[in-house]
Amino acid sequence: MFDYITAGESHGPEITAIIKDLPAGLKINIDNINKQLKRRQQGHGRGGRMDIEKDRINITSGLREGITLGSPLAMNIKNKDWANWEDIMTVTNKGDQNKIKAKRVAEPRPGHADLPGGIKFNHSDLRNVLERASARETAIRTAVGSIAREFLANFEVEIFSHVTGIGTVKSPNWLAIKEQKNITSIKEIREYFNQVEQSPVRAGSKETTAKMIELIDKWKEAGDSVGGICEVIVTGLPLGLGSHTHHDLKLEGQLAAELIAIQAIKGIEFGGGFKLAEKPGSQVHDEIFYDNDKKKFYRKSNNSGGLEGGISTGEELIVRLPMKPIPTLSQPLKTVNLDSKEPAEAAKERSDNCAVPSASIVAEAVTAIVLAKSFSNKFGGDSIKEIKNNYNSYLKQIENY
Ligand code: EPS
Repeated sequence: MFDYITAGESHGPEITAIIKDLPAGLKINIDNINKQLKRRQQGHGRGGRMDIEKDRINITSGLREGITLGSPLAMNIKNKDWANWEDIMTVTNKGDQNKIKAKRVAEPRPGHADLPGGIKFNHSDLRNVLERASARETAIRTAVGSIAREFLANFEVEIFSHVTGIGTVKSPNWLAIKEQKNITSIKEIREYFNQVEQSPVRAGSKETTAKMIELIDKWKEAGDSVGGICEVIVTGLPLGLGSHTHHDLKLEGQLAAELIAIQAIKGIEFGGGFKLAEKPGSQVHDEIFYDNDKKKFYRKSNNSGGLEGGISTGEELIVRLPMKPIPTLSQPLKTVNLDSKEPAEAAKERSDNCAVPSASIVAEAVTAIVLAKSFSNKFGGDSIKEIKNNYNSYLKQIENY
């Protein structure tokens, strides 16, 4: 369930996805998908491309009157920039050779897929690599994630994100914010993240927002790019997604594999993160308590980030991701020309100088996909009704544990 594939080049006609095996009877609100696409396009530090594109989803199969049929769901986003690239990126052999030559990329950018991709696939024009490696592809992954979110909403699972670092400007992570602000209810969580939505860098406070913007602008002026850290928080997950029984069923591993596969993401932390490696076990592991009234096990801390032994604990899922700076620099780094093998300056393409706020939206989407997949594997069924029945019966079963 929720297996999908994407296709499309950054300056091709469209980017496409097909989702296999969606349950039937799932209501899809197209406005919600477009809302997510819009969120991904925003953020301080984005380049000129975002002024051209107005990403809108176009669903072509698998849906009837807004409800899934259980058949493959195909969808696409048209690239508005295609109008400027038709002669260069055409799928026919009728391209404009002069324009194609002018846009040929022969000076690989350090840090991009250009050189390894070019050598591996035997391309003499590195555009054949960068067009697909481009983070433009994350637009359609965000759309797939929106469908996963619609599915998860049936089970009251909510996904949030914020940015906790841009370059050297850091702000507290979710565990610290919760403690500082004494956030306990879902209402307070939503309030905090509503505030994040107002920040052009998706930061939690006005002061941090101002400092982050200043840093992005400073590096932009210097022709440079800057990375950062984003954090995804999921509420409402049941205990029991994933499994300790096999390496490939562990939810940590599934999340890590998919989240690191987002362009420019170079690591992952859960809950207390890498800092936990500095502390003794007694300060790390989340002690277990039992609420007699609610007949429920609970924790007072969440250093595990909602995962133990590859299984969701029922606490909030907390994932943190570092994003490296984008490799396209207007003050280019040293490289080598593919033809002459002489030193050269790396290719300059129009680009963003910071895309961390956008990456946090993509990370929400990818988290939603992994969780929807895990959910439907555990509570599986051909229709949303069947999955709900299975889910409710499981909740009853664990209530009586
Ligand atoms: C992106 C579209 C791209 C880039 C960016 C993400 O458009 P263009 O290449 O036309 O500027 O802005 O991609 C990269 C940073 C990259 O290295 O490829 C988007 O839609 O998010």
